[in-house]
Amino acid sequence: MPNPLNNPTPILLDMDPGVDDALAIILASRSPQIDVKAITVCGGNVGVEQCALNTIKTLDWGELKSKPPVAMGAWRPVRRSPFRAGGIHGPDGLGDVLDRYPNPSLTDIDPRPAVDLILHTLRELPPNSLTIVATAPLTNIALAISKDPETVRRAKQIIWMGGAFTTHGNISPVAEFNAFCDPDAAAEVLNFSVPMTVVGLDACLQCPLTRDELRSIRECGRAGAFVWDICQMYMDFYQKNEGFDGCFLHDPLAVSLAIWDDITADQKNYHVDVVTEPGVAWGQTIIDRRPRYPWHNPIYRHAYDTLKRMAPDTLASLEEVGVCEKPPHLSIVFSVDGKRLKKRFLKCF
Ligand SMILES: [Ca+2]
Repeated sequence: MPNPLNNPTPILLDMDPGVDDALAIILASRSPQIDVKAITVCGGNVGVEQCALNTIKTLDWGELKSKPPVAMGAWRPVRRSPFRAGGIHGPDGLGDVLDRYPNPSLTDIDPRPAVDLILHTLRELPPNSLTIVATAPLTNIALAISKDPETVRRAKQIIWMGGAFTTHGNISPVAEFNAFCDPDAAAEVLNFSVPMTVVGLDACLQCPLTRDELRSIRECGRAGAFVWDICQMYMDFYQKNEGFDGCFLHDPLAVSLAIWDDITADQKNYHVDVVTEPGVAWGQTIIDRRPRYPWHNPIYRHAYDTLKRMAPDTLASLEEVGVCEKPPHLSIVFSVDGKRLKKRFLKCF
């Protein structure tokens, strides 16, 4: 077995920083098992320029030794209007404290568009070696697929923080924020032929971090002080709205799945349908949990295969309305060891 510390996993982060994206950058960059090759950003929690600025500020104030190229991508979703989350992450996306952290500036951004940096990074590495960890709306990845699908197929895997499968949404009754912001991009990427792991709100809500626990890193150099500062408004939001004095490690969880195989406690394969039409279900991520239709049930599989052979048009119409489940090709993470993740995250400082 190769030593992961000698052969760190090459990763590209596609993000919309955002407080928990910033925590994910720090976890990835401080983990010796990971080699962050590039960071691309799109509009999401805040506008794309602010996301780019937040990324380079996190690389600097997080005292991260490696400085991967950071490129700006889509300012808006594929089809719908932009939707932001400044009320949760702060108007600047990092807790509204950035006037205390003056440098660096946007002049340090890579001049290439995010899509070109994604494709370049994939071409530079051998096929099946780059892991893309996406913690944002999937706009940049969808645009990369549209531009050059063959090159995107060189990815080893995509890990995405997005969706809500067995729990309620966080931006609407049924939709998770990243899926809601760009449901068309999510639908395209989730149907693309690259191995994909999806970690939704179901698992993220198992990763709480209390304000008291975070206080332990406050004195850990300027990185600890930076993280403490940017988290305050984010934690205030949870305290006011959910009565929990802390936050959840959504995006660090996605990064952790690329490092450790002992974080995931339960994952299963499903097909995911994303609701792309406006309405109350916009951005909902639907999996087929009906007990009588498990994909591994040989009777169901036999019926499916027969229909596919004898009446493909009928099958397609049944799949379209969800009567028949499509082949499950996405690995959905339902349960994780949040305490283990929290311990390892805090140990970064
Ligand atoms: Ca994010």
